[in-house]
Amino acid sequence: MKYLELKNDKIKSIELFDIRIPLVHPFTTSFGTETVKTGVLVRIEDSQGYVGWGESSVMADPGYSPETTETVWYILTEFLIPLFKTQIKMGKTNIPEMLGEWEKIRGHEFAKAGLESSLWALLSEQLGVSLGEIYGATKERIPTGVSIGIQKSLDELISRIEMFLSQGYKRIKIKIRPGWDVVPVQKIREEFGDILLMVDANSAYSLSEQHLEALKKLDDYNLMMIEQPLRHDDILAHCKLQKILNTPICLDESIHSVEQADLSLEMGCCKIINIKPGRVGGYYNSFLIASHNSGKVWLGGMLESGIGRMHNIFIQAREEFKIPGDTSGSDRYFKKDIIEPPVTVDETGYIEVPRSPGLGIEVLEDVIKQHSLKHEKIIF
Ligand code: OSB
Ligand code: MG
Repeated sequence: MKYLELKNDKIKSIELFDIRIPLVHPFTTSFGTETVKTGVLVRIEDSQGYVGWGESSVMADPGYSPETTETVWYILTEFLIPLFKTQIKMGKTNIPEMLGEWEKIRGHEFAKAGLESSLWALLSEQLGVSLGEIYGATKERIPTGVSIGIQKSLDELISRIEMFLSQGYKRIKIKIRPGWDVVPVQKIREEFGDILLMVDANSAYSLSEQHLEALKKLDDYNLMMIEQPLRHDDILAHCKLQKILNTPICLDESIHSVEQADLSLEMGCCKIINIKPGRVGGYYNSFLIASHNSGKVWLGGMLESGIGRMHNIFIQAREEFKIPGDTSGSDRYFKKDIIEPPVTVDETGYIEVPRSPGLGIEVLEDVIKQHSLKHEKIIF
C-alpha cells in the first residue's frame, strides 16, 4: 500500500450507527440463525467536509466471535476514539503508525476494523482517488461466490444452489454440522457435478472417532477446502487433522492476527486462510496477511452492508487474492442496501471494481438512519 498518511488531520467529528437491517433469507450456521444484519457503521468527517465511511460487521451475540455490537460500541466510545483523538491532537497522520499504538488496546479486532476502515475511506476522499488505489487493487473485476446456510431439507438446499448458479455464482460454499455434511455434499455432486464447492463447519466438529469418520468421508468429494472444522481456538487440533486429510483446511475463527495467520500456514495447520478484515483488526492487517501468503488467502464475509462490502471488494482486487471470496451481491442479503448503486454480480460470477474516487458509490444516509438502533456523534 503506497498512500499511508492522512492529507488533512483536522478531524471534525466521528459518528457511530448501530444498524439492524432485515435479511431477505435467514442465514443458519452451526452456531445459530441470523435474520437481521447487525454492525456498527463509522462516519468520519474532516475540516474540509470530506467524509469516510467504515464498518464493523460484528454480530449482536458472541456466537461467532467474542465481540458483539455492544462491545464494539463500548470499545470505540470509551477507548479507541479517545486514543485516536489524542493521536490527532499530537499531529499524527500515518495510519499504520496509529494502528500500531492501538495495540495498547488488546484484542477487539472488529472494533478496530470499524474505525480503521473509515480512515482509509477518508484518505481516498482527501486524495480524490479510488479506495481501490489506496488498498492496492489491480483487478478490474473480482470472481466471487456465495455462502449458503443450513437448509430445512435437501430439496431446499438443491433449489437454492440451482438459483445461485443460474445467477452466475461459480463457487458454492455450504454450511455444515454433524448430521448435515456428507449427504448434502454427495447430493450436490450428483446434481451439479464438478462445480467449485467447499464447506464451512464453524467449529462444529472435534477429533472424536465419529466426527473424524464424517470428515474423512468428505475427503472423497474434491472439495476446494473445509473451513474451520474444529474448535475456534484450537490450532494444534487443525494441524493434526490436516495431516490426515487431503482436502485443504481453511482457518476462519482461529485467526485474529497477522502472526496467527503466518504461523498456521507455515506450520501446516491449514493450507488456506479466510481473511475477514473485521476478525483480523482491519484492512492493513488483511493486506499484510495477503502479501505474506499470496495465493493462499481469500476474502470472507460477515453479511456486510454495502459499505463494508465495497471495502471488501477493493481489498480483494489485490493480486494475492486468487480464490473467489464470499462477497455476494447486495440482493442476496437485503431488499434495499444502504448504498447506490447496490453491489451486483454479473452472469459470469464477477463483480466490477469501481474506479471513481472514494468508495465509488453513494452512501444513503437516510436509509442508514432508518435502520439505526443507536446513533452517536463525537465532536473533535
Ligand atoms: O463463517 O464465514 C463464516 C457469515 C457470518 C458469520 C460467519 C460466516 C459467515 C459467512 C457468510 O459464511 C459470508 C457472507 O456472505 O458474508
Ligand atoms: Mg467461516
